Amino acid sequence: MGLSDQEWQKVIDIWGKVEPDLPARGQEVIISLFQNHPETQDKFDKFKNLKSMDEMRSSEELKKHGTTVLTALGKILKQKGNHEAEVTPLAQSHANKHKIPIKYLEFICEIIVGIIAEKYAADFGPDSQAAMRKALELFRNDMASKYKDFGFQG
Ligand code: ZNH
Repeated sequence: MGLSDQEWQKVIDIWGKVEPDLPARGQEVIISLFQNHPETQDKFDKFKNLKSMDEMRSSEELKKHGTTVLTALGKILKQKGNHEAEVTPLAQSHANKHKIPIKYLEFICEIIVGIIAEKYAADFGPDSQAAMRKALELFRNDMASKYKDFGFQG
């Protein structure tokens, strides 16, 4: 299920477009995750009290978290699959501490693809989209297999 060199290149290229806008895109990703899958918001002690769209939009903490998530994801993607060193600690915290089901990772990955498609349509054609989906699937599979190692059913 690996990606070809060309596929990785597409992933790296589109991420290069996203990177200058990480805080804005990160904020959109987290808000969209909470709006489309409200159960995900309950996993965050620090965000579960944000009710309205206005409250979400004006939360600097939420924006900061979005940036943290996309920065971590970017680092992983740039490893082109050799991401064991990055994925292991992330899987550990998300399994043992935050208790985030793999299903929720599917939700967020789908939202990330959707937001990139919306904001960078000209640079994110079908081939790039397919490559990004593959890279995110690889990420999730490796998270899932680490979850198992840590005894979290996910
Ligand atoms: Zn997460 C946190 C990343 C998804 C939930 N995260 C976090 C961090 C990072 C991340 C880097 C910091 C550090 C640690 O580990 O802790 N995430 C991430 C990524 C992803 C994610 C990359 C994918 C893509 N998460 C997620 C989801 C969820 C979550 C889906 C749910 C639903 N996280 C979380 C939490 C936390 C985190 C809860 C903690 C926060 C605080 O600060 O409190």
